[in-house]
Amino acid sequence: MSAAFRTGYLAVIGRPNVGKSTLTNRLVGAKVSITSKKAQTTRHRIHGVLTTPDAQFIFVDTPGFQMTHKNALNRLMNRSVTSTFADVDVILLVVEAGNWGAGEAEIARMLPPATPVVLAINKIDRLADKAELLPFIARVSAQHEFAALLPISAEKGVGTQELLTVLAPYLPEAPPVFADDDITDRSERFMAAEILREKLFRNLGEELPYGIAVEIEKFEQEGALRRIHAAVIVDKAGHRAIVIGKGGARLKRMSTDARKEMETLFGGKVWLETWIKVKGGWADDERALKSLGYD
Ligand SMILES: Nc1nc2c(ncn2[C@@H]2O[C@H](COP(=O)(O)OP(=O)(O)OP(=O)(O)O)[C@@H](O)[C@H]2O)c(=O)[nH]1
Ligand SMILES: [Mg+2]
Repeated sequence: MSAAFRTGYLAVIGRPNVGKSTLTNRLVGAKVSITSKKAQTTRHRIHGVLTTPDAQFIFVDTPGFQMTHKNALNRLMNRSVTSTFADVDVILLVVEAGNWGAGEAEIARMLPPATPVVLAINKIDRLADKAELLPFIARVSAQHEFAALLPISAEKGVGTQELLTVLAPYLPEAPPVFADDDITDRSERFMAAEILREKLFRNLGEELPYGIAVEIEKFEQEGALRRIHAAVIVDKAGHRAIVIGKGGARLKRMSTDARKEMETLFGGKVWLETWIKVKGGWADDERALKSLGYD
């Protein structure tokens, strides 16, 4: 290994739904963080690791910064964003092209003065006219002293290699923290819960109850087979029927999708059993949040 190997932490921050997790996955080159059209998909800080011959990038994907509903879950999620600032070498602020609003302004006010901030202007594939980018770049440049601004499309992989090139010099010279084939700091048990939660977020559409979570009650490995018991937590008894669907069809479909994705990620067969558990008010109960793994 050359003496100039770089290793550093990069926080990926921004409003809900701007594409932080899609970008983290794209930069890592593997799916380490779940994504959906719904705001507030990410609830935990997740490390996604990319190791190249010259550097190790440790991306810290964070929950979208939440301005409105201030329940205990949101407070915890916001705290997990701001507490990340102290531990990173560079901040990657993600915004949507053409969209710098009150949320972005509030985030900009909280940015630590001593940490370099790179602005990723995402979803440029959605712009009808690329000429709209220039005035937007001019406008956002005035909002903070960004180290760099880069238009990208996380979904299409446009500008993301350039982004790595821009970010690399901000990593300090240091040996790697993770093995070079590690992609995340999270356990298979955690990933299993997240994969099932993603299927819930993606399949329940407008009916998605905000107070939904997944708890892995049992995770056992027998040779190459993993036996997983997962509880879907809802905070109202009435939500049980929404999740199960007619004749159980919906829960079955979501479980099958989740099982297949787990099998791909873990590289072995998965036996997945899911059931619904009603736990009233968990999203506003600090103790219940702890038992669900919120940090
Ligand atoms: N068109 C387009 N859509 C994108 C792009 N990047 C992300 N998306 C979509 O935006 C939605 C939100 O993406 P996520 O990656 O889950 O966003 P997030 O910022 O992590 O969201 P939270 O975790 O809820 O804060 C998903 O439907 C993505 O497919 C992009 O470059 N172009
Ligand atoms: Mg996310």
